[in-house]
Amino acid sequence: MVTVKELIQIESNKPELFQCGSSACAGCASVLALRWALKALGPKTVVVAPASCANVYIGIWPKASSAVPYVNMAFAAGASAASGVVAGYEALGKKDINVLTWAGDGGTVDIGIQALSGAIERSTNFIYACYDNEGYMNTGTQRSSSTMKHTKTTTTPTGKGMHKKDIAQIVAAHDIPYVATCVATDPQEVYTVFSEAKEIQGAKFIHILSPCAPGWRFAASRTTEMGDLAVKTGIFLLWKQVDGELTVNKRTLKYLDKSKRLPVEAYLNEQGRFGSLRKDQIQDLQDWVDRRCDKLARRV
Ligand SMILES: Cc1ncc(C[n+]2csc(CCOP(=O)(O)OP(=O)(O)O)c2C)c(N)n1
Ligand code: SF4
Repeated sequence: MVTVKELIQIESNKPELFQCGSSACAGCASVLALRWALKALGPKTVVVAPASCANVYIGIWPKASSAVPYVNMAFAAGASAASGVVAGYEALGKKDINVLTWAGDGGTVDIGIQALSGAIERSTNFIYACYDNEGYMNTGTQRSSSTMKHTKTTTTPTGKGMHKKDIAQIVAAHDIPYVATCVATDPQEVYTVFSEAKEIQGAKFIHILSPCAPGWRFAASRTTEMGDLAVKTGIFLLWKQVDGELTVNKRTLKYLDKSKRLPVEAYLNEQGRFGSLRKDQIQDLQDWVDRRCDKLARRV
């Protein structure tokens, strides 16, 4: 893991590839993560962004925030378009270009999952990053299959009825060389996982929990706190699988012990999307977290 001291040096020494002027909402964690991902990957990077907030917050040429080529793509085609970019560079004999798909959870876990599964099965040499804000935020907060159970969205006004898909485990089951999870609000983790992925040949997948102030309904100044609480409650688990070997991040390892982790209310009570939950619904989410933590604990 890159240290805070190193991160401060990287901040000033490495080129700024996500520049000011972005049209993201205040407190957007997704742009924070993209900025650090690009710091790690460097200028020889091409980004493919399927329909999402990422098409909007990048801005409009010639004033767009990205200092690297950035392809806005159809919703379902984040991974297939990246496959084409990779094949194009391979045909040209260019081996030092990083191809990054930067997709929301809707573009990954719902409509993009077929293209993703196909691209990683073909061992496409690219990084697929899913910034997971747990909903279709660009179009006004509709539920996705990555939305947590009991969340209120515009399409689930009384709360979603089922748990979120575990996309990182679904991808890990494809047995690709690198799968990692991180929270967008932690630059140390984001920078570290993208730096690691960059060095690996083949398909890499990074699942990034990305707090979204308007969609989750918390004050924009509290974005980092939300990412932190997701880890401390065990709602989001940090781990990586490199060449089939599972490692759990030190922070998550601590919170796999139930006596150390915070109850889910510490996270739920801070967000309007979980407003007016009944006791049994909170217990349902606590049971879900406990089950997932126990399962991970058994594997390590
Ligand atoms: C086939 C298709 N259906 C619907 C849309 C409209 N659309 C654009 S972005 C979007 C939501 C994307 O959600 P997600 O991938 O989670 O990214 P986020 O907006 O949260 O960043 C939708 C439904 C579209 N562009 N194409
Ligand atoms: S809606 Fe959410 S993810 Fe989209 S730009 Fe705003 S804060 Fe970021």
